[in-house]
Amino acid sequence: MQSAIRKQLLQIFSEANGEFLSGQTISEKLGCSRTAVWKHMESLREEGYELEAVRRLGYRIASKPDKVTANEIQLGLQTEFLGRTVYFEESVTSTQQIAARLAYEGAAEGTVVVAEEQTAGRGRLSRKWYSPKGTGIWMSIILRPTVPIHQAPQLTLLAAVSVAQAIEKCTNLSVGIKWPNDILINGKKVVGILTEMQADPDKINAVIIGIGINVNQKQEHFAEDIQHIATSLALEAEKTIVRAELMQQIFLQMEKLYKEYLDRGFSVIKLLWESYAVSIGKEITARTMTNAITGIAKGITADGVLILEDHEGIVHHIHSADIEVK
Ligand code: BT5
Repeated sequence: MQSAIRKQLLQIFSEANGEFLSGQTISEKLGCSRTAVWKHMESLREEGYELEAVRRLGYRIASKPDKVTANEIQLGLQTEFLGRTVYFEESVTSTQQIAARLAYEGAAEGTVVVAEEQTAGRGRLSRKWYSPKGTGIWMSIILRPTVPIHQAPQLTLLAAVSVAQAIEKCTNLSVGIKWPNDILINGKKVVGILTEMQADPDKINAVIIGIGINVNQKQEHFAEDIQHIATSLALEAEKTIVRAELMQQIFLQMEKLYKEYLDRGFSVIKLLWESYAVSIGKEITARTMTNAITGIAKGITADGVLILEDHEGIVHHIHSADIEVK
């Protein structure tokens, strides 16, 4: 209830477009007492909003926190279900861990867990994912797709396309996708995606899509071991990016594609994915747990599996690997 009123209060300020609002107007619009209004304003201040108060004129928001709180994400959000429930945390081990627990407990499709910082962010095969405080988007999205288990990897590709589209809309940068889950700008990694699944033998219960985006880091913020391979949107676009706006755009693009996917299958996503792919037609090396195959990347199958033709003309289907583009 408390947070519902806070949300309404932010809505009222947002509709006022920077004009001052009197305490009286606010309390009428919210349908609560002046004292209650004052208390809600205090809690906005605690969340990091700077509220300007001028005698006889009233109040307005002077500045918003650069945070990815539920309020910031949901104000102006245009989706039906994606991002409608947001769990925001200052610091977590990994948003994947929290989302997994919530999914087990029955969290609704479209629920998002997001944190300012992860202390044990992870990539595939338990690799480390650097998630420093306040600079990136570290989030996990819970979906409950009604598709056969073997199709789950398609959702990683769907997520990659949605994030690529959202970045292009918010920044005018052009991005590429390296199979299956890396988004690159000028050859450097800006996004990593990790998809995990909860399933019965014949049915998916939940897919948890973990998305890590380097947004506002400067070069010196990157740890030494990834300095040469990582970049951020701000570095590439040469401007600071509002993380909550990018998240809203990701949710919008992803919800559209996801609905299309459930209605009509993977074909449209496949075409979009291929339009972003940096490796198709090029020589690549695919390193799996047991071996490495070099050849030409031919494309992806209808299920999202990578097709690789080696130098002897043998065609390999790669389900999981790290790709090096020559
Ligand atoms: C990934 O794994 O790229 C998936 C990353 C998913 C992270 C999100 S954040 C929210 C959610 N919660 C989590 O705990 N995880 C998800 P992979 O393809 O295995 O790549 C991992 C490799 O990327 C590492 O071994 C590093 O070389 C590199 N790396 C680590 N942190 C990076 C960063 N911030 N930016 C660019 N590269 C990074």
